[in-house]
Amino acid sequence: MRRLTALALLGLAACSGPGESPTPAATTDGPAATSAAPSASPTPTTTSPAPSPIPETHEFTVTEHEAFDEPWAVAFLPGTDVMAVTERGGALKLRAMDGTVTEVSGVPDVHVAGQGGLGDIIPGPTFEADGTVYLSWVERGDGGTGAVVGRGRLDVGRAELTSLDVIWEQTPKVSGDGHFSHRLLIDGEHLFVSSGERQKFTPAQDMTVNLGKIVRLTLDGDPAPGNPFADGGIAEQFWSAGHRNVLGLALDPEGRLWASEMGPKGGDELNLIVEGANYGWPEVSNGSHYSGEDIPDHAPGDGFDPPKVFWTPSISPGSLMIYDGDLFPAWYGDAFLGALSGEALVRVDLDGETATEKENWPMGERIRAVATAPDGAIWLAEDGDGGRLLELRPA
Ligand SMILES: [Ca+2]
Repeated sequence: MRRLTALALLGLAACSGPGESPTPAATTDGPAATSAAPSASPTPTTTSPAPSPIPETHEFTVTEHEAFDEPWAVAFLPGTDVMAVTERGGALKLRAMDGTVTEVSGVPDVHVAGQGGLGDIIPGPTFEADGTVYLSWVERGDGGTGAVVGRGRLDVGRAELTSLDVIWEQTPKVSGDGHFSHRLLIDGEHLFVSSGERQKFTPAQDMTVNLGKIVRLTLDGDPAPGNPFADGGIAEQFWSAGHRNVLGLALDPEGRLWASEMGPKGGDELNLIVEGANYGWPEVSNGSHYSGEDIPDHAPGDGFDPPKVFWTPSISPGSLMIYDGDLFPAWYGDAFLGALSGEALVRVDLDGETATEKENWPMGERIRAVATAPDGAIWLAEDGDGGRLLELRPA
């Protein structure tokens, strides 16, 4: 494999002062991003006093690794030197740090069409002891298609998935092959699942269906006790409502839940997810319909939680990671979004409940997945056929 010193990326990172987006074409016009941004500071000269031990940002190199067929999710598996990679077409692969790639047997049949197929994979809290993993994928059934979540056991040495049980499903199944979302995250004893509105708009505000929601489940897939909409119906699953297509879920170091959401034409969002909140889709959006018809923007007092950062025009965030590694200390606790149509990696500074877009590195390819390796390197997966793994390390 080639080692690529990305001069263009280094140049962008180096000339980008704090708070200054290096790429005018990818502007952030969220109020937090523009009003709170300090002015760019000049590059320190040799006569300056010693720099602070933590820089404003980092330069990095990009190493290109193996290519996959439409990679969707990457997950480092604790206690191993292996990362799991899902491919939308239905394959689950294990990639060892020496570059060896092995396909896993025992993966379920998945419905592959449009945005649907095999989705996310995450290790369970007991992975090191018993191999428990959670997977999401799309199946066909009565009424159409829908995402499901399964729990099984992954034997890394044998590259085998066993004891797989479906523990949650989108209800109802509907026509079409878009906006499944089906991103997974575990926080302690809770499993969060993003459930897209299936391009049907109104389910996001319908409390009788679990489409257009973020749900909070037990690790067995049942509604978690204490959920905010607990009323005996399916709403017992819901943690938040009014979502369109949430393809990124991540926890910050203080335990807050953040989500990246694909907007319509414009209006992509980074949201702080609060128990019981409604994020407004399709009643409000800082974007508009593809037809050009406007949707009312988020506004104070409308009853909906506005995004902390939004993007118009769209960058199409396909993933969200919050950095907790050691290699890039200036980025600790910051959010990283992989942009599909934006073909970029985007860094958003998180400070408590405040979020400010800081950097947008053009990658020249649609970026599907973002993950932190155990050693603190940042790994990306490009989208599409031949999508490569990319490894970012300090220059
Ligand atoms: Ca609007």
